[in-house]
Amino acid sequence: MTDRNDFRLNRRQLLGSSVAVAAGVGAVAPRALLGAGAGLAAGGIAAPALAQGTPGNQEYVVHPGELDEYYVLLSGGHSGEVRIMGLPSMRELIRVPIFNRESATGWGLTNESRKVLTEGLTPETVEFLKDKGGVYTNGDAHHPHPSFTDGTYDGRYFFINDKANTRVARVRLDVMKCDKIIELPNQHTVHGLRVQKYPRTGYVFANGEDGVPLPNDGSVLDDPKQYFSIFSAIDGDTMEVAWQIKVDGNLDNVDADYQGKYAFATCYNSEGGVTLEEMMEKDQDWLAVFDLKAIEAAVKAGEGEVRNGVRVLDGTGDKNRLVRYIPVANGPHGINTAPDGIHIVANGKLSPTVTVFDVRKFDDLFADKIQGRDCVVAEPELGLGPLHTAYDGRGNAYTTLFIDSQICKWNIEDAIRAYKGEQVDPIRQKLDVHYQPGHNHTSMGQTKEADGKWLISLNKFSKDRFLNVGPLKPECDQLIDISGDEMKIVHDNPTFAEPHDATIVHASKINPVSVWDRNDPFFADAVAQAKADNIDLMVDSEVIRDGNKVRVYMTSSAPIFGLDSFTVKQGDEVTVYVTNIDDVEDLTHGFSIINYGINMEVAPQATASVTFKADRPGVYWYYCSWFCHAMHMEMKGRMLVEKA
Ligand code: CUK
Ligand code: CUA
Repeated sequence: MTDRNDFRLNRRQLLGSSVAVAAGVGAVAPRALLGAGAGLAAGGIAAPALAQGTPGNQEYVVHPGELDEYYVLLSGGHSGEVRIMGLPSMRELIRVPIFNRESATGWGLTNESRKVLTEGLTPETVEFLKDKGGVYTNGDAHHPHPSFTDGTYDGRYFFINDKANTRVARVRLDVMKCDKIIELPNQHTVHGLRVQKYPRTGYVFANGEDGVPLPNDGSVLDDPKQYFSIFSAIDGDTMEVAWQIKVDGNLDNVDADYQGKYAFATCYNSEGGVTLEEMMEKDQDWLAVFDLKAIEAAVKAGEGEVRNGVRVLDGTGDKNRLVRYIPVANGPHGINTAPDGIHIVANGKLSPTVTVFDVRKFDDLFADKIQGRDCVVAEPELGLGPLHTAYDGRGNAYTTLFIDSQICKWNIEDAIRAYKGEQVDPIRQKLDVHYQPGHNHTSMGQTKEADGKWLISLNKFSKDRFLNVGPLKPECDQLIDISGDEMKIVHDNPTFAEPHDATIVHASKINPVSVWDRNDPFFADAVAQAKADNIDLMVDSEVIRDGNKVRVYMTSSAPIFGLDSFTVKQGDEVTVYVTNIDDVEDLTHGFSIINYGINMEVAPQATASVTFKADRPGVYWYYCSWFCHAMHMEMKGRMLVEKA
């Protein structure tokens, strides 16, 4: 048996118990176990009702007019957006449309947003979307992770994946707008996403989850040997794919170390199966460890092949120089690096255990001085359905137990001692949450500056926690005070589909602006076009005809548009450029044309533009849609479309 296939190599009763459970799972129970979760969820469990607002150790009420201490970047799942919340108040501050279309801001409609949504698509997708409006209108946003410098957030960007359409987006934290989206070629879905923490981001790591035949041209269905999952590293500065690597199994979640040497991903379906039965055959899967320096050297040496413009390396097989596969129990899910910079935790999901690795041992693993399981330093049994782990910076870990509907607080050092055979229980507390938690997050807990004050549990089900709103219920985020010895739930918060993941960032790390810079690249195309038309966007309001293309430039300043009317001909391709010349904080205008399906936001000092075919003749009022002035209702004008 090769190293990566021998799960029982070195030790021990703890391991034994996880194997037993995992094996049980393999024999009959994956459906039963998963079914149990679903059953609980569907049937409704009689969990003890916790009083809302149980007093914690710290003040969590943010009084009117007071500001929160943290930002929460909260993914929106299959709504495709990100919500920015304040913590501890859990107030939603703003929404950042990314993979979705959004009515208020015109995301997906304006030329500026359509550029972001289209310029990074592969030629095949551009062709596919040609008759479908040119942009995807859905996305599944899972993992929002901010850029790092030296192990903590640097306030430049956050990155997020689209599981539905295999994309990765970058959002600027200065203006809270998405400025780049790329589609990953050769890959089929991107699930796990995290970024390089040291020396800086650097790489954005994106896990290909499902394998597909390479090339995926419709000639292969049932030959698993031709299926590959791909691990991608994107250059976060250029938003180009730096390299890809073919792996064995399906990649789930990913994280990186604090040394800048390794990334690692949980990996299920080590069987390489394409049906549930095939995927559940074995009682073990892997943690896949990527040696970044070795990969960079291989890229430099021109190894592998170039596919669709990206160098693709081969990371499959035993004793691969670039990727090592360490056995863990079947179906691991989350992978989380501790703020101590040493320990990483793979969460068992189908096994009641989590597996703790010491990253310092990976050098010896790649040098073949030790075997994969020698990197394991603890494997505590926590409860049913461990999915994700967060940290408080005081040596404790907090693991969500999906099936048990609990957060398990445990101590890393005690877990290591127990693994060595000492009689010590690493579990400190189990707290009921409501219900079925996925991710959880601690304040600054994914950085070296974990401060151990707050934990949020992102629960997949709310059931009875809120007023009934019909068959579709909100989810439930719970705020938990972890500053004392005991975890205490202090607040429940409903959320709409489907926050997976979040990052809690201290407010001092993010410094958004209040007005746009006129030189901002976000609307540079509009500025360039105006320049070519001899228009000063801050002053001129004018109509330029260019064959059957018409460019309408207008300023907006509360409460008037620069043009109270303009005329085009039926059939013209019209582009309207609106520039907000108000240099005033919080003075956003909007531009909506009635019965033309058009609305967009124009924030202070921004230019926004929209292009449409003027195919309906008549008079159409346009109006300002963002309340800006006592005479906001009067901020309007008419477009005449002359009958052809
Ligand atoms: S995944 Cu959803 S609960 Cu996409 Cu991070 Cu674990
Ligand atoms: Cu301008 Cu309302």
